[in-house]
Amino acid sequence: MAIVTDSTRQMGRFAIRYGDHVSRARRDGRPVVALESTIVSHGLPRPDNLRVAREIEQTVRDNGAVPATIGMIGGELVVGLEDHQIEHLAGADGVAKLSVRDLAVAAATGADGATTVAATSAIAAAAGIGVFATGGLGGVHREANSTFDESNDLTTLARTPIVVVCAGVKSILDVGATLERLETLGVSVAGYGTHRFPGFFVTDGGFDVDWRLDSPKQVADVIAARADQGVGAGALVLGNPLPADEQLDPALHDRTLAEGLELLARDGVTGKAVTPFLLAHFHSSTEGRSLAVNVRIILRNAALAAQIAAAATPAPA
Ligand code: PSU
Ligand code: MN
Repeated sequence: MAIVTDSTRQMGRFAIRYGDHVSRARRDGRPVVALESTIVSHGLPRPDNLRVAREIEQTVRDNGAVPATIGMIGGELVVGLEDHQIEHLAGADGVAKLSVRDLAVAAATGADGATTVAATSAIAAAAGIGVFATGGLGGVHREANSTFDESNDLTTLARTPIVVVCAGVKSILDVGATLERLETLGVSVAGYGTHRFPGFFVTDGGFDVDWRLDSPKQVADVIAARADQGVGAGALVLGNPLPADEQLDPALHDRTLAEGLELLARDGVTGKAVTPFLLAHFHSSTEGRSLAVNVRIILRNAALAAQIAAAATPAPA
């Protein structure tokens, strides 16, 4: 009987494939930041999505780390997509939105797919990457008490040791309920330079958080403490708010959201289509203003994540 060990599993034909830049960084012990592809394929409109995907990677490099954008090409799970692969996921029709439960099925069927926060976190942690930058997390949807629509992002983060740098949870969600679920699930939450939980498009999400961290070094110390203590395996959600003068005007935000929720109900949109539908509504009905804000959010998070990864990586001897 063959004994399947972790290392033999890693060499199977469906194993994670690493882009050359990420392989080199891993070999040389350089800091790496994981990036998701769902924001590229499903969260941002074409053609801006490809430009933004490249800007995110460049921002990570400019801040001292190597970007590892994660996604699936023809059934192959790739950590560190090459530029032409990102271009494919940004432009192709029929790119699947992959959460953790979809990964093996998508591989076996040879799919092209973009990974959500949940899938990207799980893959990054499996690849030994400790820091991940995104825009806003998924969470508990409004009306979740009847639809049960809660993002797999939350339950996955509960068992995935990674730092997720984000601007809170998307403001289209029930932010208070999401914070309660993060508490129940044992996910660490801190504000970066603030005790307020950010509200994605808007600076303030309306709730306090218990912990505030003030520097990349302090976040790196959280990673070290978690490893040293060996207690608890969940993620740290680090809420990095937009400065108030860069946020989407809160009145415009609230109006746009109310309209979006009405359209959602009118069109009967449910399930994994909800988030892309609402984001697309924001981007079209604010004439690009929410898009510009969304891009700023992601680039700021990419910069901070790179600084954290650099602070968490021991200097070469
Ligand atoms: N944040 C953004 N844009 C996005 C998303 C997050 O700024 O498109 C994506 C993330 O990939 C997240 C997903 O994991 O939306 C959540 O989708 P759902 O609510 O269906 O779980
Ligand atoms: Mn959902």
